[in-house]
Amino acid sequence: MKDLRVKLLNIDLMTLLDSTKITNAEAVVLRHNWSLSEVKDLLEKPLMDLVWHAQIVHRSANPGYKVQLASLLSVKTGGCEEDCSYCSQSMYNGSDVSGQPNLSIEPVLERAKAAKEAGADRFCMGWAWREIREGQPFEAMLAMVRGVRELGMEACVTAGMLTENQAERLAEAGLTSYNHNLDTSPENYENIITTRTFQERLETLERVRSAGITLCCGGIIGMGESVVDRASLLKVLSTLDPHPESVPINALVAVEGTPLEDLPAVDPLEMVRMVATARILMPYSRVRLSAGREQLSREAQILCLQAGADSIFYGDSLLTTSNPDVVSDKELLAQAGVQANWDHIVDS
Ligand code: SAM
Ligand code: DTB
Ligand code: SF4
Repeated sequence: MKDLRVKLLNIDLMTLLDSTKITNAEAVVLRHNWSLSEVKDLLEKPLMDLVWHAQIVHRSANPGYKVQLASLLSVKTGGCEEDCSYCSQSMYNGSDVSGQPNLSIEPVLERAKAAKEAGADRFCMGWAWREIREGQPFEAMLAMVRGVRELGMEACVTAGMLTENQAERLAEAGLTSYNHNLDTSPENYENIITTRTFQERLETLERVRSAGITLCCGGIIGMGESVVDRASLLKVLSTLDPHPESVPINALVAVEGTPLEDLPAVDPLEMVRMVATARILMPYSRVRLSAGREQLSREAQILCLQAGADSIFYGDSLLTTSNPDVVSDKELLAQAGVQANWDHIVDS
């Protein structure tokens, strides 16, 4: 079905493509066997050619230029047993994330409702856990998932590792998507996190997939990695079969108290390159322009939308750090001439 759609769309694009260096065959290709050098070559293409290539893919695979608005809420904040060096919530780091109690079902669903009324159609809930805890906290998570789905929104959870049985119960509760990022390349992984392995991340993703839940899986740039690391991360993501339905591209938010607190802000054009390359590699995935938008100018964000980002986190805060406010995001989308993905909203 998708292959047929690709063919038809490419026929529509023939005339356009004739006037570029990009051939029809190169435009929208659904592959799971990208090599490291192919991915690196894409990342390092002249920017104009890269964005043009990504645009062709984006406009043909995801017509309409709709941008999904996803709101985030931290349900359980801080005290996490993992040592992720970027994260304010790790117990190994000295960031101050105190003062946020664990949230119960009702306030979470109130926040989801408010997010829907503000225009979001996906609600993502986070637990700062190494792995999902059984008992009351998990029962509450299931109730939150059911409640978000009853609002007619997509529900996403990020809560660390999980068992097969937990994945199945989340699927039964109606969970749309589970977020579990690879964060960085396999080669750079130990420089960023030592309390779990890259392989464990992949195994969790496999359990989520087997339960029939879609995957939200991406990474972070700006943590001192090389361009080869970025290519290697994207290669692993794009060789997952099927591709993750959602691919968040985060720029490091250098939080005080973390080992990465002094790292300089990432060059915005590097975000454009990551987004564009992710779009080309994973034509049908939602590529999310995620953390770090406060460090990006309006123009840089619009360039990211042009390069194929079709989702943003929407709402004044991410998990523990701030995000552009709703009014400025509405203006941004209007100025870019793109529409929020209102169609996904189903009245309950
Ligand atoms: N415990 C969950 C897990 O293991 O996946 C964690 C949720 S975590 C906070 C979700 C993702 O947010 C991380 O995997 C990372 O990619 C991203 N993230 C966390 N802190 C960040 C920061 N300071 N800057 C950019 N991205 C960050
Ligand atoms: C993702 O890749 N980024 C979001 C979401 N998935 C869960 C989280 C970003 C967190 C940024 C730092 C913070 O607010 O603590
Ligand atoms: Fe824990 Fe997730 Fe933060 Fe790592 S990213 S310290 S696993 S909350």
